[in-house]
Amino acid sequence: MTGKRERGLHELYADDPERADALVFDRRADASRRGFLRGAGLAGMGAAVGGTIPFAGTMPAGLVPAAMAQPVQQAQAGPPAEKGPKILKMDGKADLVVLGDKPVVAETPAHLLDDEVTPTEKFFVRNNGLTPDPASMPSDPKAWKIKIDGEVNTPLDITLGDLMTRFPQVTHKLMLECGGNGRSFFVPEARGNQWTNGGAGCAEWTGVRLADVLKAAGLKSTAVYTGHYGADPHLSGDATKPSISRGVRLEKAMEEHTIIAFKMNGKDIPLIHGAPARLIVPGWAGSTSAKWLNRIWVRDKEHDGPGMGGFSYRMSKKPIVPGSKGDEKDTVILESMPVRSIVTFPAHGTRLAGGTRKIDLRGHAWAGDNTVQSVEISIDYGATWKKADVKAPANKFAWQRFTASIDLPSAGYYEIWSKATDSKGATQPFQAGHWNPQGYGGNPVSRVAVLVET
Ligand SMILES: Nc1nc2c(c(=O)[nH]1)N[C@H]1C(S)=C(S)[C@@H](COP(=O)(O)O)O[C@H]1N2
Ligand SMILES: [Mo]
Repeated sequence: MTGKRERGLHELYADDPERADALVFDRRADASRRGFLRGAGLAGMGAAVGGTIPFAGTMPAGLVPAAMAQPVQQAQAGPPAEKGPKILKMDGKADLVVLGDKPVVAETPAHLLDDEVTPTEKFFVRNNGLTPDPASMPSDPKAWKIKIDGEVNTPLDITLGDLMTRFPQVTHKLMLECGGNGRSFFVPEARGNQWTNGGAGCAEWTGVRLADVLKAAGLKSTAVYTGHYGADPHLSGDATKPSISRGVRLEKAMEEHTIIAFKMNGKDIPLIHGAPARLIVPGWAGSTSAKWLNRIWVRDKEHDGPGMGGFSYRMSKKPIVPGSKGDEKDTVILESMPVRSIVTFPAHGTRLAGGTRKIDLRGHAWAGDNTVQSVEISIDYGATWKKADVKAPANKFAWQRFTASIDLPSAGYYEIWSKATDSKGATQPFQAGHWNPQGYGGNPVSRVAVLVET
């Protein structure tokens, strides 16, 4: 032994998971990496996670326990020695976890996504540029103007007031999810904001159907795509540059749940979420749901605004070597978001009173354009699964509630894993697959660590 103190397992897992793993698991037993937890390793890992591990026998080698791999996203919780996440300080917003300051990006911890309809204060925030200065906006929101031009017979330059009276209003619970949600699960790390599962929410939105507005403008036969513009200034302050401008195939624009919204949860949309009007393109990458909407340019080809090129919002068509550069030519635009489930109760990092032998858990699951067919829960690292009860969505493009009652055999450290399968049969993988440079489509089974005290 040298004089150097062996670092704690916790730290070691953060810095050097390979080595930590070698200490914990016996690799000699099986060269294919499926080692078994060995006595000393088991004790070490138990100490690091805070208790014995009842299902250690089925814990796969190489698995970094969720207690170490995933930050506890509670403002006041977690071991005191650990530094907590950075919490958003913004009027009208709950304790969201800050992923970036400029532009402001903040995600909702899974346990704050427990409401059936996500309250506005708990809704995640994703800016690409600056929030527009309220002084630059009309004092009467009804005077806000939206232009519809491009491949239409009659370009419109319509005020929000006219939009509200001219077209029927609809209200739906709609999923909005950042295209990069789940990015933090990629190994090696992919470029961009390191979302866990909290770049998503299901609020109730009121607005008019984009289809009705496009029909009123009269689509030309050449119309195939939309290009969306908002009033938010580019980070550089250059007024000629949009911060982002994405679009969708005409088919999605004409879908009856794609709306120009002006109310969020029954109230005027707050500034940070795109006041006074924004698009909601439910189930597709959130970047298509332009905030502070002031123009829709109907295109005769795929839109080419900022955010439509390079590797932005693109998945790779062919497998690429994780961590490599990839080739833009082998990518396709990310449209519908993949199937995902989150456990919203109990919270990750919860300590349960000694004697607890049962948990009635809850969560939400969703699947882009598809519905969720089933959700399964495992507390033994995927060795066995139990079907959760899954409710139908409140309407198309709303998330779905699942509940399950699970029995715990004894005190100790548990991980609750949830895995959803969509109506097309696609399921959440164990590890984020289809690695791509900007990390889209990361939807591995979700994991929540709990500790039952002795
Ligand atoms: N004008 C404008 N619209 C925008 C953005 C933006 O930066 N500017 N961000 C997009 C992205 S990437 C996402 S995920 C959603 C986030 O919406 P929210 O901040 O209301 O949660 O808005 C989208 N609409
Ligand atoms: Mo996003």
